[in-house]
Order: sequence, then structure tokens, then C-alpha cells
Amino acid sequence: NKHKGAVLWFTGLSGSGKSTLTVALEKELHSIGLHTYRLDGDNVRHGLNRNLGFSPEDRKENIRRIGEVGKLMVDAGLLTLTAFISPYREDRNEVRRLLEDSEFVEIYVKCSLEECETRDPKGLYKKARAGEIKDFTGIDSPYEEPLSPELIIDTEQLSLEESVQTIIQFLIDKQYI
Ligand code: GGZ
Repeated sequence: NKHKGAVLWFTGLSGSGKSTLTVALEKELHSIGLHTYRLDGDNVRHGLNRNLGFSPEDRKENIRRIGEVGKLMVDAGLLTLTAFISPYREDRNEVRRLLEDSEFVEIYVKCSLEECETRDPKGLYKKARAGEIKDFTGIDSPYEEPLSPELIIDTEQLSLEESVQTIIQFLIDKQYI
């Protein structure tokens, strides 16, 4: 099972399903014998980026560092899955520029703000609406949708299993796996 390194860059609102999707996808990739590494808030914002908050400047630096780490991982030949809101188009495009064309796969985890707020798995939207969290994406901080992502996964339309299979099929079609 050979594959070339690449960053699968998942972007979308809080609650859109990025983490759930990357965890399930990674499990599927492992089951077919592939080596992957997953970067998300839990292992990055608590460590490497623990000095960063959610201002536009800090989000930019968050994404820049994750891009650089992703690049190192691609150099090591790993399929790297990243799950960050990454709300700014320009910041995502800078990561794209850091990598070779085929090495950056932008996957838009699409879900309406309304649905994300209904899901509200951590109660953060409720807090943001109450003014207890400032600069919350979708509430008082912007999310810029990707204009030409490699893939769009609509989590309001697809089940988790269907979403994973759509990505797997894409990776096969494009010969990533
Ligand atoms: C957005 C926030 C905020 C604010 C804390 N805005 O749903 P979660 O909880 O688990 O994921 C969100 C996570 C976003 O961190 P990222 O590193 O992905 O953001 S970015 O790419 O924009 O740098 C959310 C939580 O952190 N969280 N405060 N103000 N999300």
C-alpha cells in the first residue's frame, strides 16, 4: 500500500463535522494499511500553538504553523489530515502555496451556520450568542467559504459513512491511495 504524502486540509465552521470526519477517515485509512497523521485543536492548540487565541492575527499564525508542520509531514511521506476552522481564504491559500499542487487537498466541510448552531455539541454557539465568547466564527467573526476546494462534503446531506466513502473514492480516483 504505497501512497504519496499530502495534506488533506479540512475547513469548515465549528460543529460542521471536521473532527468526526477526520477521525472516521483515519480509521478507514488505517484499516487498509496506510500511515496517517491527524492534526487538530486537541494536539496543536494545546501544545505548539498554545500561545495563540482567536484574533485574525492569531488564527493566521495558527494556520501558518499547521501548514509548516503539514509540509514536514508530507516530506516524511505521510498522509496528513488537518481539522481546523481556518476561516480565512488567504491563510488557506498560503498553505496551498507552501506545498506542491498535488500535495494540498482542500476539503470544505459544508454545513449551514443554522445547523451548526442546532448541533452545538460543546455549547459554544450558545455562549457566543450570550456574549460570553468573543470573536466566535460565524457569530462575530467571519468564515470565508472556499471558492474552489478539491472536494465539498455536505454534512447536512451525507451520513458520516457516506462522507468517508466520498473522500476515499476521491483519493483512489486521484491516485493518492
Ligand atoms: C471559533 C473557537 C473559538 C472562537 C474557541 N471561534 O468546535 P470546537 O471548539 O471544538 O472547535 C473550535 C476550535 C477552533 O480552533 P481552530 O484552531 O480550528 O480555529 S482557527 O482555524 O480559526 O484558528 C471551537 C474552539 O476552538 N473555539 N474559541 N472564538 N472557535
